[in-house]
Amino acid sequence: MDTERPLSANERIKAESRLLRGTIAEGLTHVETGALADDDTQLTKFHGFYQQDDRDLRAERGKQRMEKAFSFMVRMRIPAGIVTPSQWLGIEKLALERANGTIRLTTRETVQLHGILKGNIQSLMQGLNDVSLDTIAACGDVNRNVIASADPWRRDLYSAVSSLARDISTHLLPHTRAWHEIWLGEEKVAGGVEEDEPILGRTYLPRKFKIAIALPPHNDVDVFAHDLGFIAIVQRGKIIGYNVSVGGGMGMTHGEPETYPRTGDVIGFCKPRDAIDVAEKVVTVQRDHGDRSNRKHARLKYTIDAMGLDRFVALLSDRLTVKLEPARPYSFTSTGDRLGWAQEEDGTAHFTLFVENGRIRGRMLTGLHAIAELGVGRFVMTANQNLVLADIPPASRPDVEALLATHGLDQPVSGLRRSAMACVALPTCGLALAESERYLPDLVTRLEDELDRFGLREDEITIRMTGCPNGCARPYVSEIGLVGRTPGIYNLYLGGAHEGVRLNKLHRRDVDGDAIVAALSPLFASYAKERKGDERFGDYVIRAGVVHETTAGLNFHENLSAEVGN
Ligand code: SRM
Ligand code: SF4
Repeated sequence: MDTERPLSANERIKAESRLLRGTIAEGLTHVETGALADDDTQLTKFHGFYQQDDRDLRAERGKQRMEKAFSFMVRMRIPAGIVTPSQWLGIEKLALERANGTIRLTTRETVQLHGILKGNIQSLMQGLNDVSLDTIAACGDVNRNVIASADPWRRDLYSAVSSLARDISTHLLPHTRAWHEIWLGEEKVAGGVEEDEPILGRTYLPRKFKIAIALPPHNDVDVFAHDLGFIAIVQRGKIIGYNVSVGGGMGMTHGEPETYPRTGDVIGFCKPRDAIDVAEKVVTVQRDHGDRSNRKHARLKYTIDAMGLDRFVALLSDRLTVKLEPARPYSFTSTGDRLGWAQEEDGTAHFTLFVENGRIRGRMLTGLHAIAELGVGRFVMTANQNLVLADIPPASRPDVEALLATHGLDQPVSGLRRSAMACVALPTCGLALAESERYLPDLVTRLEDELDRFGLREDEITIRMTGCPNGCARPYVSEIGLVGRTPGIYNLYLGGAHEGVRLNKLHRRDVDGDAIVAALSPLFASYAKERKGDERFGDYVIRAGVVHETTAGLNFHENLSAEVGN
């Protein structure tokens, strides 16, 4: 890209890090502080963890001139979100003994543990390794956890997309042994071959990179929100290949229109055997052409918009081993999970458990402990922050049903609540401007009362909240999006597609809970009266002229003043 502009500070940190080692190991020995050195806090992301501080305590500790209440959040790399029951028990043990006693399922099919003190990180990493899990490249300027549609009841297809997720994840992993050396004490091989990063490069990628694999008609992974998406094309019960989508991303900054969410563009089709090559080559184009000066302009979506989609596709084609074919037809129907039981012909069953905002604690934690102790099936994390207890053999289903009932995990929830997602936000997220996970459940309760009045309780309207505009719960592709501005205040977005193929648009700026309910209630009323057939709420608000359709990212902020109510 532009070679005149200085590289961002992170590029220097990466270049000087000796392939991600920095001074992390030394920092762990400094017991006088709960924090790590500033540069190392950038490098730890590549090792899967973030330094944070308890924001509920920040002001008080500041007054008392105490160090912030530092702790760490650890994110695992779990391609396609699949773990065994014994791995689940391992995660739970570490959550209870080394973290804050909760397990947090994320919007990208993995687990985060919060509240880990510096002195506990190493034993936590070793505990994960003991159950064959790791945190390598879960965060940082690399390819992150690769996610795939959580659809275990379409067994062969599911097995194909989840294996592809695992294979891509492995193929794109950093080659450095830094993680193994620092956390597991692996010896450096003296005089061995010099380490290199053949795919990612010695300064890694300009920014984070995300891959999702969808299995239509479900778009539970929100494939168009990711840098790179694969959409499985199924013919006669087999995946014959994948449509490839590029340039999705959600993050933006309030008041900076040059930052925007963008849905991915479908650029062609590849055979299953070529998918890994496509992933590698998209990554290398971004590696070589992404913006390394301005991190706010460094995601693939901006690389593509800066050079134009045609040029991007031409650059990619030059690198591909096999050229892309024209995209094949496909269609999506929803982004949600199918909650409850589903049974295969041979009696094998799957139960999708609703986990409100992905936070597992209390009765849910003990219930899942008891289910994991049965030692059957697999635990599959979904991109909607839910959990599928997959592949339960017929003989074990009554035991699982009994445990779900005993722990109150089989209770029905409204259509709105099961279609709701909130990011973590306060108190752990350092970027949060407002509450999210701790607030959305109450707001949904108020909205449920309104929906009840118009007979819409079972309607699955997607609603997503984030505590800042970074978009961690993908609020810009939901039918109702709420994005934090300042404590108690949100921007309200409307008109995303139920099946996640269209961005929503700003409808009300700076509204509190009362104003959100006041804005939505009349729309629910008119939707109940005027909708045509199965018309979705997100489509209705566009047809009714409440907001205009937004298809691309570049025009996301256009004409806002004309449209936004007071
Ligand atoms: Fe995110 C940063 C949590 C999915 C866009 N995200 C963060 C950090 C690490 C805050 C930070 O940098 O200090 C948050 C940690 C909070 C905490 O206390 O745990 C955080 N993001 C999350 C999770 C846990 C939200 C959740 O409730 O599940 C999700 C973890 C996913 C995972 O397992 O890997 C999570 N983040 C996403 C998504 C959704 C997705 O990828 O499908 C997005 C939007 C898609 C995208 O990347 O464009 C997302 N997170 C961001 C951004 C904005 C990136 C950008 O391009 O502008 C940031 C800030 C940054 O990178 O500078 C961010
Ligand atoms: Fe934090 Fe913002 Fe992401 Fe929410 S959207 S977890 S507040 S960075």
